[in-house]
Amino acid sequence: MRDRRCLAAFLFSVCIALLGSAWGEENLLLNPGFEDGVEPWKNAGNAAFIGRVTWHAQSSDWSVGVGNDEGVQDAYGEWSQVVQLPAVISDETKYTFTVHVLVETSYKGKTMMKLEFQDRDGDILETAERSFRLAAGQNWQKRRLKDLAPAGTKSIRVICRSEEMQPGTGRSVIWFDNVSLEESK
Ligand SMILES: [Ca+2]
Repeated sequence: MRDRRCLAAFLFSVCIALLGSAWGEENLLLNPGFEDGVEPWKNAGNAAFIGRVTWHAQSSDWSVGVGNDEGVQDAYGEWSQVVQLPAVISDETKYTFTVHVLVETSYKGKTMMKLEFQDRDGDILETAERSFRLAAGQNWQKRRLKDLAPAGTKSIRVICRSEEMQPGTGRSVIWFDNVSLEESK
């Protein structure tokens, strides 16, 4: 019976994967769950901790985080990745940016999702952003940002960022895992 249930669950997940690819909802990010090192992600910031660890992960073993125990006031940290599109966009196109976050109990900061739409020279045409004041919790939370890339876009930078971070008292990290950027149909 248990085997049958496992098989049914497996077939269901295969169907979902096939349906997803049939609809063209393909994740354009590489290494979206941080399992293969940090490349091609880049990080930046002055927060006390910006790193990749196995302490917490939504999927598999790894996630990345930004924390500020014993850090400065109003610190920030971010993880970002640039996606090169196959060609310059001729009409504005909708994209969906999704990130999963886990917030520790003494995290104090503003969480931001940001998209930068860049032309073929890497100059920013437009940006889109959403910010959140997230409550700490035991569970991963999913957040989304949808926006239109303007005509002329050749690359998109996705940014998972924490800012206005105050020093923490031992559990100040916000963790990011399973990030995606998909063209919306
Ligand atoms: Ca992961």
